[in-house]
Amino acid sequence: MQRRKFIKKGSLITLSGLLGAEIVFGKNLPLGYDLLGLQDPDPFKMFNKDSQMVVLNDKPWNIEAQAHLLDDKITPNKYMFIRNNGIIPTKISADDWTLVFDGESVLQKKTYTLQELKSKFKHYTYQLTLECGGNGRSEFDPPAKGNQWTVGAVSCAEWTGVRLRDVLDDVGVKSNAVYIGYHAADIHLSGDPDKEPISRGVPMSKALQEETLLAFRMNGEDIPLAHGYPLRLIAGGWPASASGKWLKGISVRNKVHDGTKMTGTAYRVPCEPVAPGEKVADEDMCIIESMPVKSLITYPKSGAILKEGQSLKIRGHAWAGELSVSKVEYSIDFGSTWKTCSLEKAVNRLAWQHFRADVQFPKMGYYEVWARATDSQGVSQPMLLPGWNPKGYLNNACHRIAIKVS
Ligand SMILES: Nc1nc2c(c(=O)[nH]1)N[C@H]1C(S)=C(S)[C@@H](COP(=O)(O)O)O[C@H]1N2
Ligand SMILES: [Mo]
Repeated sequence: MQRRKFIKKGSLITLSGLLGAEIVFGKNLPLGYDLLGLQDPDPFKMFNKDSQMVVLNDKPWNIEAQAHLLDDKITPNKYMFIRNNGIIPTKISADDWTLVFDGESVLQKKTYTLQELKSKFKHYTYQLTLECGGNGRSEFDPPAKGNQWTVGAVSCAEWTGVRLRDVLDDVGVKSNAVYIGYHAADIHLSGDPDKEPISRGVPMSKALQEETLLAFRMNGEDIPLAHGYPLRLIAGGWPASASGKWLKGISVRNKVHDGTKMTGTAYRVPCEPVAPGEKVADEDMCIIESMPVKSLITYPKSGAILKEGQSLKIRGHAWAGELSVSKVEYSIDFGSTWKTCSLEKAVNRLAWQHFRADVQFPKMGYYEVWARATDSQGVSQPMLLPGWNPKGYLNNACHRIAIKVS
C-alpha cells in the first residue's frame, strides 16, 4: 500500500500566509489538496495589500498602486505593485531552499543553501527603486498589449541581502562571462514544468555593482511571498523584470542571456525611434537597461479642492535609473512656466529622491500641477508621451494632478 503523503511544514506556513490565518489541522492535509479558501481568493487579504490597490489581472496576478498610495519614503508592502508573468509558487520551504550557479562561464557548478548564503557573506541594506518596464503603458496610442499599468508599477522598498558579486567571487567566474540570467520557482501559465514564465538577467557590469543583491529581507522582514520569498535578485534602476523573484538559479553566460522574455519584443524597444504602429525588425530592437528619469506627485491625490488663497504643499518622488535626479520642477500652467521644487539627495544610489514645493494659485478655478524631473546628464521627462514602441515600455511622461480652487 502506498503511504499517504502530507503537506510539509514549510508549505503549510506559506499556505497559511496566503490565507492570512493558521491552518489549525494542517498536518492532516494530504499533498496536493486544494484548500477551498484559496479557490476564490481576495487578493487584498491574500497579499496583504491595501484595498485601494488596483487589480489589472488575476491570471496571473498583476496589481498596481495609485499615485497617492506611494507617498511613503519607503514603500510598505501594502502599497507595492505586484507583477507576475506566471503562477506564484506556494510550496516553498525556506529551510531547504537552494541557489544553483551554473552556465558556460562558471569555473564549476556550485550550489548554496539559503542558510549558507546568509551566514557566509556580509549583509547589505539598500533602498532600491523597482519600476516595471511597462509602467505607463495604458497611455500609448496605438495601444500596446499587456497589463494596462497607469502610474503605479513602481516601488522603493528597503532590501537586505548579500552582494551578488561576493557570491560570484566565491563561485569563480571565467573571464569570458558577459551576462547573468536568473531561473525561478514560479510556474508557467500553461502548467508545463519545462517552461519558464520568465528568465531574464543583466550584463556582468550590472551584476557586479555593489547594490545588486541576492535579497532575503524586505523592509526588515522576510520578503512577502508575492515579492519573491524566500530569495530574490534585486537590480535597482533597471526594469524590475531584471529582478527575479523566487530565485533558484543564476546562469553565468558567455553571451547575452537568451532566456524567456529576453528576446523579440519582450522588454526590448526599437534602438532608434520609430513611427507609432511601425513594424520593427528583430535586429533593430535593443534590451532595456537603465530606466529613464521620472517623477510622481504622491500628495495630494488628484482632484483635491482648495480654498481661495490657500497654498498647496505638494510632494513626491523622482528617480532616474542608474543616474541621480538633479532637479524637479512643477508647472501650474500646462508647461508654459516652471518653478523649482526642493529635492533631497538619495539615501543611497538607485533609491528614489523626495521632492516638495509650496504651490500658490493666482485665482479660483481649475488647475493641473505637472511635475518634471531632470537627470544628472541634463535629460528631462517629456511633457507628453515619449517614443512609441511595440510593447509600450518606458513611458516617462510628466505626472499631473488636477486641483480645484474654489
Ligand atoms: N520569477 C519571477 N520574477 C519576476 C517576475 C516574474 O513573473 N517571475 N516578474 C518580473 C517583473 S516583469 C517585474 S516588473 C517585477 C515585479 O516585482 P514585484 O511583483 O515584487 O513588484 O518582478 C520581476 N521578477
Ligand atoms: Mo515588469
